[in-house]
Formats: sequence, structure tokens, C-alpha cells
Amino acid sequence: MTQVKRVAVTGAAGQIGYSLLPMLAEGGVFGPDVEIALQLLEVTPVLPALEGVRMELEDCAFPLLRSVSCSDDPKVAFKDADLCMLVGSKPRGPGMERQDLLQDNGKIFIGQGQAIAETAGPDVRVVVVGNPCNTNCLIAMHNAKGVPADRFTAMTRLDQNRAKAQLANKAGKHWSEIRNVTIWGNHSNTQYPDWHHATIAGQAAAAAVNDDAWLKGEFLKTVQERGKAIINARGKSSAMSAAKAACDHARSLYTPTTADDWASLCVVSDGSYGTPEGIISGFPCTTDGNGNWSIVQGLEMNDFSKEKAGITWAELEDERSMVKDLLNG
Ligand code: NAX
Repeated sequence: MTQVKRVAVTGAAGQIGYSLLPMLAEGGVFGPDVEIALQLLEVTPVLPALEGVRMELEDCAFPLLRSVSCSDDPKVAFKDADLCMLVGSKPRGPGMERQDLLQDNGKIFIGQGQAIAETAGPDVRVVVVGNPCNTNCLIAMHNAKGVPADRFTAMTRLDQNRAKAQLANKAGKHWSEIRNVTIWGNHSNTQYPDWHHATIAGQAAAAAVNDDAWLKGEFLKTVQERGKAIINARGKSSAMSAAKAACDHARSLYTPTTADDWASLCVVSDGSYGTPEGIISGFPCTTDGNGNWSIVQGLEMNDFSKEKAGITWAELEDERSMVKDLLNG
């Protein structure tokens, strides 16, 4: 075992970080034969808490974990990184408008994009989890001069996993039997979880579920509003499931994913399916196992799908216009 992958995680002392770090250290992304060096980033006041996380990671004695470093400087945390998981962001405060949230986070992701360009490894991949993740990813991508745009992805894998669970429960099957759910658009409550190409134990999802009204109504709403339901129940936002999804997303980049069981990734739009070009939007994607993705082509979108996707694409265009001053790099 000679290979060591350097994984940078921002917001590493937060809730998602606390679940994500052990998954990474156990080989959740690169598998059981690749050693991991964790490079953790936090804001300065949180460094003492991060030190506690570092001590716990040490105490776990993970066989694959070679080192853990902590910093409040993105250029240090991203140094030579193979994978940057951008989890930390500023939460929406009381009375805060969406534009303010986008602008405040934008400043974080400008700096992190620049630091990735300056210090990350030559083959780096970036996964943005911190919300609003699609537009944060767009900002980081635009500010990482010299880093190809296709290295940047944002996470709708949690929404894909949530949709799988809902379909499985409704059809009386196991979630491992669900394939090819797509989350189009934004990781927000405008997202469009699309079941039209999904299968459940090999059967078309619509036939297996046999309840069109449920698919178009309760299913969509449950997936779109699941984050809020978790907060209402737990008093805190999703963390374990978000960490698992972040691992699933990153593992998809490094494990070949086929058109028989695609991954829903937010990637820069090339205009496929009428998605506005240049936004970071959810698409069905295959991957080659070397960190590279392609948008699955040739899927039919009916009028219902076009209408629902159009709503979430418009929201992403709107977000982009709110941060246009941050995209000049
Ligand atoms: P927490 O508030 O528990 O942790 C966030 C951490 O980020 C904090 O420790 C904070 O100090 C740190 N941080 C803030 N600014 C930073 C900066 N500039 N550099 C480094 N660290 C910084 O939030 P948590 O529950 O862990 O969620 C993290 C982010 O994930 C949030 O933005 C959240 O909205 C987002 N989520 C995204 C999901 C997705 O599907 N894309 C789902 C889950 C989650 O809601």
C-alpha cells in the first residue's frame, strides 16, 4: 500500500464533518487499499474544537489514516490535495435575504477557489457541499484560474438517496434495487427528483409504484422538503445522511459509474436538455473512475419534466445573476 490520497475538508469541526471524517478515514471514497492524509480547514475561532476532532481521529487508530493536519488557511489546507470537500459555509441568519447569503458565502468561495488554484494538486477534484452549494461551486470554479471547470461538482447525492428511499418504501422494495433517479437543477426545494427513467428491481418505477398522483405530488414534495422535515424532527439539519451522500458522490467520481446506474451530480452545464449553459446544475452522469464525468445523453423529457426542470433552472439563473460580480475571477 504505497498510495496516499490527500483529502482536504472545510468546515471540518461542524456536524457533517464529524460524520464525514471517519467515513473518509475508513476508505469510504478511495477504497480499502488507499491511505488517506486529512487536511482540515476551519475558521480561526473554531480551531480549538477542530483540535479535539483531530485528537479523536488519532484515537480511532484507523489503519488507512496516515496524518491529520488542521489549519485556518485555505492555502495550507488545500496544499497538494487530490480531493477538496468544501463543506463549511455561512448559515442563513435570521432575517437574512437569499442575496445576502449568496454574497456572504460567495466571498468564502472566491478565496477557496483561488487557494485551490494556487496550492492544490494537479489532478484535484472539488466537491461542494456547503450551501447554497450549486452557486458556491460556480463561484469557486470561476475563481480557480487554470483549474479545468469540470473538476468542480456540487452535491445533490443526498437528494438522490432520499428519492431512492421514498421509491423503495412505496414499492415495498429495498433501496439498493433502485437505479437511475435523477435530481435536476438546484439543491433547494425547487429541485426536480425525476423518476421517469428510474427502475425498481428492474421494472420501470412508474409501473412498480403504480400511483402517478403520488409520484407527481407527495413523492416530489417529500424529497424537496426532506431537509426541513429532518430539522423539525431532530432540531438540527441532516448530518449523517449528508456525510454519507458526500462520500457516495466522491466515490462515484473514483469508481466507474455506468448508464445502468448513474450518479446524480451537479456539474457545469453545457446546455444539455435545455439547461442554461454555464450554471452548476444536477444532471444524470456517468463517470470513468478517474475523476471524470459525462452527462448521460438522449433521455426523453416529457412536458411535466420540462416544466419542473424549468423552475429549478430559472432559480439557478437567478442565483447566478445575484453573484455576477463574484464571477470575474
Ligand atoms: P455546521 O454549522 O455544523 O458546520 C459548518 C462548519 O463550517 C462550522 O464549523 C464553521 O465554523 C465552518 N466554516 C464556516 N465558514 C468557514 C470557512 N470560511 N472555512 C472553513 N470552515 C468554515 O454545518 P453542517 O451541518 O456541517 O453543514 C455544512 C454545510 O452543508 C451547510 O452549508 C449546510 O447547509 C450544507 N448541507 C448541504 C447539503 C447538500 O445536500 N448539499 C445537505 C446537508 C447540509 O444541509
